[in-house]
Amino acid sequence: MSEQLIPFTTMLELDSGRLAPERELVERRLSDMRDLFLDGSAEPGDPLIYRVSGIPVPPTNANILSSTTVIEPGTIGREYFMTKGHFHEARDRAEVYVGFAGEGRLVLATEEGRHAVEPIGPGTVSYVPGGWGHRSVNVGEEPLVFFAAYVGDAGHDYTTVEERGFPVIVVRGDEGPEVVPNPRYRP
Ligand code: S6P
Ligand code: ZN
Repeated sequence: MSEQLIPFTTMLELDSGRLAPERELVERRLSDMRDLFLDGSAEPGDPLIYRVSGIPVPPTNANILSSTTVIEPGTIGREYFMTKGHFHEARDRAEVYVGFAGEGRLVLATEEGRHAVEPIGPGTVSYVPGGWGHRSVNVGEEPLVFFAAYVGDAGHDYTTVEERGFPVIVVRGDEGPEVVPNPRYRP
């Protein structure tokens, strides 16, 4: 048997997504993901887009990794602030998303070009099956806060999304968020 862990508890502030204790924090600014937004290079500033607080455990298929993500409200051009998005390196590894605060969309796609868009908000529990790349988008005026739990050896493939994009993007329309085809998607 591999290393035996000791039980532990983390406090999660539902509105802010803050963890106590904070164990592993990653910040993503526009400069970390400029090319993922259609108008990323036209935006002069470098706003904070999102933060991910992880609860690290050994990344094996016997463990469950988990993290809380907080996406700030805002847009780059008409496109809402979003995560980079990824497929799991081990394609069949699944994940569960639990929404806590704010209003968002979970954009999912397969490598064959199918896509789906699910809501994220207080009380949503979304299942991300193996093989579906995923990206979260904040379409509200407040921070979007959600928790994710996934098989420990899933790994993250960001390259496929950087090279091909998702089939759809989420933009601010006259009457609210709109899901539109991604003009840069490469099937
Ligand atoms: C991990 C899970 C989330 C994301 C986080 C940031 O499998 O899906 O914890 O890592 O929401 O998104 P991204 O695309 O930058 O990893
Ligand atoms: Zn994931």
